[in-house]
Amino acid sequence: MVTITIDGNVCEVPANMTILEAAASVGIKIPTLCYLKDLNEVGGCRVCVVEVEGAEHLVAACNNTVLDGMVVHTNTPKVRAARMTNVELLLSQHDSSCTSCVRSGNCTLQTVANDLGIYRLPYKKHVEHNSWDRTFPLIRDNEKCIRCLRCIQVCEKVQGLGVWDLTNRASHASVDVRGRKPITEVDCAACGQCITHCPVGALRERDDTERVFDAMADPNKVVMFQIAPAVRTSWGEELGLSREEATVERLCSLLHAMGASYVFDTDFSADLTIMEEGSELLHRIAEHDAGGEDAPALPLMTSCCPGWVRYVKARYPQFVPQVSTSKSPQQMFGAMAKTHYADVLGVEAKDAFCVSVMPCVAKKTEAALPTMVGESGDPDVDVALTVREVVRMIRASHMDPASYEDRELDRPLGFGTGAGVIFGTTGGVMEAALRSAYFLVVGENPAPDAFKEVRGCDGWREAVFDLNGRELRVAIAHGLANAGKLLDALERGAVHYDFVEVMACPGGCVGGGGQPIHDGVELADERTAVLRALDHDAQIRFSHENPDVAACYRDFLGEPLSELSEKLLHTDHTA
Ligand code: HC1
Ligand code: SF4
Repeated sequence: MVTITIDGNVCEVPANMTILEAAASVGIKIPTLCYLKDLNEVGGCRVCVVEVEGAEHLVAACNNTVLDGMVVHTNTPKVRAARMTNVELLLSQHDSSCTSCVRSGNCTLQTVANDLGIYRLPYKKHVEHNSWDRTFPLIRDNEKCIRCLRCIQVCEKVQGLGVWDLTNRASHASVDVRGRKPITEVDCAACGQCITHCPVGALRERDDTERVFDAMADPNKVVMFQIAPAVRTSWGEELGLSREEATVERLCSLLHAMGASYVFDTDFSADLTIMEEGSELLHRIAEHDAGGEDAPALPLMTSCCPGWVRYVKARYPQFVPQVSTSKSPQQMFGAMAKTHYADVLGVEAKDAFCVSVMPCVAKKTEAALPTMVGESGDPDVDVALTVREVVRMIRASHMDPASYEDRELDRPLGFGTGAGVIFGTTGGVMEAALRSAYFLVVGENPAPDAFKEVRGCDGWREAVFDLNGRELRVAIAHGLANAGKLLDALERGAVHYDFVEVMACPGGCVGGGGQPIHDGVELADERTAVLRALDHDAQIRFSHENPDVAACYRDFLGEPLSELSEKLLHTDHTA
């Protein structure tokens, strides 16, 4: 411990603390802009500068540690003047058209500038523009970029991708795709983590909201929404709703009022995914264990995260044959909605317009895959929206969410089990699959929490279970850098698994790149707790007990991995 004085407060703090953390520990807020704990502590923006007695210059609080006897002043005229100048210089290279910016009201630059009292811009403006393929689901507007480097860091350190790089020098320095290539020519997973870690409006998703408004206004369209598991944890965050108020049923009510014909639940098709993927796993294990020349390799790897699927296809193509052929719940929903359920609901498939509400940017790429189409060639999912886009649609519709009552989701694609709901958090797909695989092998249900060892937040974790005398080795990874380490270890033969779950985003979809943004605050754990509680309290906690899924097999598909199931619910990742 060391003793320091901050703004006259004498305090004892751990010797390895930064000045920023030490100040926060005694309730003194130092403004920051480029800083992100553990990810970006470079002191680049100089907004967090403070005066340290005896030091020649102002020092950045975010990356300088405290020393015994240090005397710090966080709010002197010299400090304020320096912060203002630094922000004014940033604004001289920033397109400050806040009124038409997607991050207006949720922008750290806007807040910092306003808090500092910057009401005029003394420096001449020079704003750099970039060219961009605006059909890609992730958009970069360099006139908004403040070169904080956060996107570079999260992409490199958390996702192990390195899509972004600093280009040019001095006042022309900017961030661009590495090697200045088009974004479509690098291995961008489209996970959207750079968006949720951007403090300003330089990165965002392609906005598809108008397409959905248009479909809802078209009398010939039957607009069917599906709501992803992790959306129910987060959609109310930017709308001032408490977690208790922001139920999936209230979102259902809002979407109906907005013009949806039906509002269904991706949890239903998550249960369907478990039936297919669980059966695929057991088949694969049986064939593998039987041996022989054509015996398939293990582990089987999950396929529901399109960020992960893009990653493995681009970086580790040798493992693609081990990725489950089961489509993701989003895509299974679309395929079923436009076939069997269109019939059940009396809707012509060509009139059905499927919209998914996802915590994800990569789902836009998945929905647009040429393999994810019906017999007519129409996409199974017409539009995949992020949570942020849906929030914008609610605001654009001038709705007050607090004044809407809960409304049950529509049937028959509107009911999911506790197993379906935990898909939205890391380890959830694995746990749901193990619950049903156990039933399929043993003939009776395990305790619902029998596989809770797979829960947790370690980036790469493993567990071993006994499945009727056969040892089942499983692993879970989240964050693509962790996935890369796992695949490297598999490649070296250092580890051996039967089943692997990978989600691209840290925490799984609860930490998805399409979730609401709270700059510098990670809410994945809090959102996971919501999903865990929903599972814990669910009347049915096994995918194989979902009555609507059972009816779907009885009335239409036959059984998991039937010819029809293979045709509609599986895909070829090598295509
Ligand atoms: Fe996900 Fe999934 S859990 S991938 O994170 O398997 O997006 O929530 O919808 O498809 O169910 C996302 C979430 C989501 C799919 C499911
Ligand atoms: Fe999308 Fe979820 Fe995968 Fe992130 S973890 S890319 S939110 S599917």
